[in-house]
Amino acid sequence: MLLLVMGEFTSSIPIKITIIGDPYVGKTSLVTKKTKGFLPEKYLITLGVNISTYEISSESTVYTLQIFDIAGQKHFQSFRSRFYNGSHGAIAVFDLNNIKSFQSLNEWIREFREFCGNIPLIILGNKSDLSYRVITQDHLDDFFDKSEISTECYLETSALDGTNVDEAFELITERIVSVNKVN
Ligand SMILES: Nc1nc2c(ncn2[C@@H]2O[C@H](COP(=O)(O)OP(=O)(O)OP(=O)(O)O)[C@@H](O)[C@H]2O)c(=O)[nH]1
Ligand SMILES: [Mg+2]
Repeated sequence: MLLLVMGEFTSSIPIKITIIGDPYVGKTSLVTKKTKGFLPEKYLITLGVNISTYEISSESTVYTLQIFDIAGQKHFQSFRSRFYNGSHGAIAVFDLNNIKSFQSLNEWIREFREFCGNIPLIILGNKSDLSYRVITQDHLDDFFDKSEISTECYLETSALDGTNVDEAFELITERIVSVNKVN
């Protein structure tokens, strides 16, 4: 179990997490909900990248999560790759109510893996609070049957009501820590 701590430690291990996915799926909202506890009042397109940090502790070790929230717009593609560099893991987000954002997942994962290789990656189906969901269990079964990513690396989240937001950041951190055995 990982706990958020408020600056009582003097040294920590940096972990870089990159968030990818189509525009408007809620990448910035998930990070803002996690780091500030609320949702931005209105949609503000991310230009390039937003970088946030917060500390998380696992047993006696403190990690500083550096979250690189990448712009989803296609025309930012040319310079996105430079932000991938040095990532320890990634969060790929789609909108459960938007089929196109789900269909884009493989392309996002391919692009990310091209620069960062086979490092930990989790998938979030966001906006679970909305009632007009279009991604069914069949879509998910089909995706994970064909993917190298395990269903244990999938969560459904809502940046609006906070469902699974803490769990998502804990999951990717635990995966990164266990792969790197940094503690
Ligand atoms: N209902 C609902 N709305 C959400 C949720 N997450 C984000 N939104 C809304 O979706 C819109 C887009 O959210 P952003 O977080 O800015 O999306 P983004 O993925 O960062 O978009 P880009 O920066 O353009 O790549 C905003 O109007 C948010 O308020 C959610 O879980 N539920
Ligand atoms: Mg954004």
